[in-house]
Amino acid sequence: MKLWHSPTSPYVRKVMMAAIELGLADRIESVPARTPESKIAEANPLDKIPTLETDDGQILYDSIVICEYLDSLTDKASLFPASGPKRWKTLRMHTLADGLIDAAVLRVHETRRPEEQRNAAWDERQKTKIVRGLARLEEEIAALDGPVDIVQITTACLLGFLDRRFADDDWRADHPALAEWHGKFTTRPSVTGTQPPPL
Ligand SMILES: N[C@@H](CCC(=O)N[C@@H](CS)C(=O)NCC(=O)O)C(=O)O
Repeated sequence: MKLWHSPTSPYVRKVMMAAIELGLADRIESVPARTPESKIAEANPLDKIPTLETDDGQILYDSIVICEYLDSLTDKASLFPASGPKRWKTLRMHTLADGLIDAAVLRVHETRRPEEQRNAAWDERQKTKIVRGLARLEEEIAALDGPVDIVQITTACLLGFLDRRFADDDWRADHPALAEWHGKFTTRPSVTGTQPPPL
């Protein structure tokens, strides 16, 4: 399988963490997405990473679809409950953690604009989502217990991204349960093996 990637994308990290947890990492060839010869936009009109080309030539995106696909390839314990209320809770919490990554990425993009083009109200809106969302993850911390699943992987990607880009906001201060969970989860090889390069 071929994965268009960048080592700094939290969504690519989610896919690679899932691949490691599922024992599939050595079946994935990572190719840089942002080179003239990458042809990612021909494969995925959205021109976004992660994009996966499967061994039988299918193109898959986005990260959640790729993770479900990888999950379908192994007999290992699934990252996605198959059915019932647990499945819907897992997918909803995945979307929460993933949406918080979206908000954090939008905030990073805002900082890249020239000062006079930045929109403080828009940035505040994203920041408020992160504040509300982290509070919800703290409330629902019990959902992060148990065998590794897509919610735990995505939450670890989110918190790693906040540490990398917004360390001064110190999310740990108001979220002790989340901080404790993260401290334990980050010892996993899927986390240590997917650290982005230093800024
Ligand atoms: N919902 C998508 C988000 C992917 C995404 O936004 N990737 C960013 C990199 S971190 C990207 O490729 N952005 C390029 C663009 O938006 O044109 C996923 O989960 O895969």
